[in-house]
Amino acid sequence: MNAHVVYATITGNNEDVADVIIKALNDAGVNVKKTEISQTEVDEFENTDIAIVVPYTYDNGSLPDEGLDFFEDLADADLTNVIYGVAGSGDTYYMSDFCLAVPKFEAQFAKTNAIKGADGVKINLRPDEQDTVRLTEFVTNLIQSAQT
Ligand code: FMN
Repeated sequence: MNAHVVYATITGNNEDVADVIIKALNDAGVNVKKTEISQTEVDEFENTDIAIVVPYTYDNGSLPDEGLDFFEDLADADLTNVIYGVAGSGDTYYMSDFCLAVPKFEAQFAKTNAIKGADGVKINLRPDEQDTVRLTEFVTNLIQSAQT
């Protein structure tokens, strides 16, 4: 089984989230490709079993600037038979805008024929031990969905 984890980060928190996810995938025997969002073409997702996006959220719930092309292209992709999941770090200080990039990416994936394999995960700043547990469960659900 293969997975592709695409992350966006400014200060490193979302790369940390991506790395927790990648460790859980590797521990389960999944081969993982990790790329930064501005260096990634959406059609790379067509060759994977599990597609994961890990975006940060900025100004008033905005998507990462450097990921806007990727976000727009995602809506036009045909990801039939691909399982997807989105997890991201934001800051609860921003209250109603907390981690809004997560549901935004989920809505974009929903246009691609891909199948949602796990509920989105929202993380406050750097992932702590509890977040690692939640992210490991996220990965378990994605793998189970990919096996059925
Ligand atoms: N987090 C949110 O959840 N929602 C926001 O609207 C939001 N706006 C931000 C605006 C600014 C100017 C800054 C500096 C941070 C904002 N954040 C917001 C917090 C970041 O998303 C959070 O620090 C995140 O962990 C950064 O991820 P990174 O370390 O991967 O860059």
